[in-house]
Amino acid sequence: DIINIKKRGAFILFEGCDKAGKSTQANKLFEYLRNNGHSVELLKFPDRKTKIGQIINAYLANEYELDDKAIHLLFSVNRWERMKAMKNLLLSGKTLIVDRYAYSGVSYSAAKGLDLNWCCSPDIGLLSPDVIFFMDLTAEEAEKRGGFGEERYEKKSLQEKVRKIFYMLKEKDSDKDSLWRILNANQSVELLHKRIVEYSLKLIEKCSQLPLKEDLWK
Ligand code: FDM
Ligand code: MG
Repeated sequence: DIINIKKRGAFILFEGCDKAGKSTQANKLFEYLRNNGHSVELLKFPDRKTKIGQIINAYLANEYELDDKAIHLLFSVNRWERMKAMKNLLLSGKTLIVDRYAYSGVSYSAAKGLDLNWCCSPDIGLLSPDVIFFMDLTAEEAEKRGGFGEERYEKKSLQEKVRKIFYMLKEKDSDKDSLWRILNANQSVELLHKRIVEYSLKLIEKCSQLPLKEDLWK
């Protein structure tokens, strides 16, 4: 008899500071996988299209003020409101490429001075990524890339703190073998893309056999 075991998709996450090239690499990986017969979808957080996402967008555009803790929780809600759909997509065999997630959520809020553990708590139990491609760039290098934009948080002093907290979150995951892949973002787009593709293809194969984990920071 043929036993039909459905293969799940992989949850591939891109994280990093502003200007590091996350969106560029996420898009390129998406195109590559789609053009090579993979079932794949591209997602981005914050998802500015939902009702909560619209509030987040107004906050980031400096059109709307919110308490630091309140906006932190809204970023988390903006992930929770997508969880069921993401879970179903992964279980149906779709690989998800995600541009920012809870690691950005904690890093930016803690960089403003909020307690790190408090920041982690609303995201506990989210789907866990299978890999985190951390696009690493110093704030100096980021600034050379045409400078930061107009949005809230796009300032060198804050970005330096954000980067440090990303590394603290990596420490928290030190028991999780090869979850974090630190990539020097100061390399050619094509070279980075090649590395990311190679790793992702192996990962997609490996993950298809493993159960989905809803255990972020548990
Ligand atoms: N950001 C992003 C947060 O502060 N918390 C979060 O949970 C997420 C997902 O929002 F400055 C910040 C990071 C960045 C801003 O992100 C918008 P994009 O990737 O530049 O759209
Ligand atoms: Mg930005």
